[in-house]
Amino acid sequence: MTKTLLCGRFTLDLSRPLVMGILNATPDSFSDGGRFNRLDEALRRAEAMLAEGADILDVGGESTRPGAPYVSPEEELQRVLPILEKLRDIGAPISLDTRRASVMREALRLKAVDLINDVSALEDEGALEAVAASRAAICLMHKQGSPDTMQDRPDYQDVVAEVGAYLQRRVRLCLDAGIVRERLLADPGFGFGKTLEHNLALLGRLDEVERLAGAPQLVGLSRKSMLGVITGEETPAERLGASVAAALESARRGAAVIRVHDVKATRQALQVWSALQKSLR
Ligand code: HH2
Repeated sequence: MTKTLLCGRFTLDLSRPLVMGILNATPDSFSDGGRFNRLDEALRRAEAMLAEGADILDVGGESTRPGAPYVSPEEELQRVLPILEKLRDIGAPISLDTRRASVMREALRLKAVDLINDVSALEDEGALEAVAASRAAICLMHKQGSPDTMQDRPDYQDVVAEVGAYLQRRVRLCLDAGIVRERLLADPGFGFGKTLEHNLALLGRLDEVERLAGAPQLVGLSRKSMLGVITGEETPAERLGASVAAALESARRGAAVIRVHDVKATRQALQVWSALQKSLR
């Protein structure tokens, strides 16, 4: 399997797991109102995450949490474009978390986005073409149902086989559209239409998902509600230990990119794990 990711302006080495730091551009994620304050704060957070060891920054303007309010494409663009412009020359790969073709097109035009992170795996009309026409990498994520109803009653015969087969079909579609395999990441989509048992099966058999998908895996487990179910911790920000444990387990099972809120703690855990791996070789 490929060991590098062609990621817009960057070529990333996948021989060790990369840390993707989450930068939410939703209004409630920054402290106060003024546009310039918000932009400065986004830049400060981005710089802080890079200093803590983030390899990629993931900017998102729409929450996909179950029950999250609707955000129009115009509003999503208003949230993310100024931040992307501000981050353009920060010297690290910038990912844009969006499922809308129109948002992808506008953002890619800025030449500030190196990776499109799509929880809908390019299902929006025109999304495949938008990415194919660019040099950006693409993360194809699996979900069952839509964010507002997906946790109602997730149902699979064999979750690993079904998620793997879906990702394989989406990877094939990209290859057929001329997007080379070195630009592709796949993601089982933890918590997106999955029960705790489904999530655990996918994490435990991540290597199998990767084999079926035919692309390196990006995983997002940070602070997710499945960790709350396991630990009984209701406050997402209090799930640091659980998130780090999940990140380490993902690394052990071959994850290429780990999407997290807490960069410093995750990076430290991965450094210890990598040192041990090296010493065992
Ligand atoms: N999870 C969320 C958003 N984007 N992208 C990928 N590739 N994989 C994921 O698991 C994933 C994702 C969850 O989003 P949200 O609930 O809005 O919260 P946050 O962005 O703070 O993680």
